[in-house]
Amino acid sequence: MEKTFVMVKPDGVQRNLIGEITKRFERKGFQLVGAKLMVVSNELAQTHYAEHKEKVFFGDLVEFITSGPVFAMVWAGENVVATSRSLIGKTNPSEASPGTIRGDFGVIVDKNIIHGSDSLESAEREINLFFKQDEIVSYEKQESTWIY
Ligand code: 3AN
Repeated sequence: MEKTFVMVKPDGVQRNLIGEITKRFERKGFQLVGAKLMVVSNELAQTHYAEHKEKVFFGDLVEFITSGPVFAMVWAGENVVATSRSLIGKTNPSEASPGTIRGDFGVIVDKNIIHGSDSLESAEREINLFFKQDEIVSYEKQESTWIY
């Protein structure tokens, strides 16, 4: 099953958006298979954002992502990488459509609430950066008499 890495950034955690964001992914039909509240170390931030090393905003980006807790998640489902990007919306919240997470809750590009992997390769890389193998679960929906 395809998996992607999604992270509520420090601004999303500060604004109490963890529940709202998780709800949107659940409601869409994806399955949560890993999650943790954590503070990103400087080293992890530099590795995660390595592709932006030469950008003028790199220093600020690392400072921001390490500034407070983030909520890191792994979501599973068909086409979950691309579909998550649609749920999240464009990088700059001022261009993100209403109905997307950044379109509904974001204002400025350097505090855009949420991260989602942009390709299958990034997803695999980022999941392995943030999660150990035994922190990701695999489970089926149970046949039961207690879900109505
Ligand atoms: P996305 O998160 O939509 O994949 P990227 O990978 O281009 O976007 O950018 C990574 C992060 O860098 C963004 N989430 C945003 O927080 C930050 N960022 C991107 N462009 C800018 C910018 N022009 N100024 C400040 N921060 C930026």
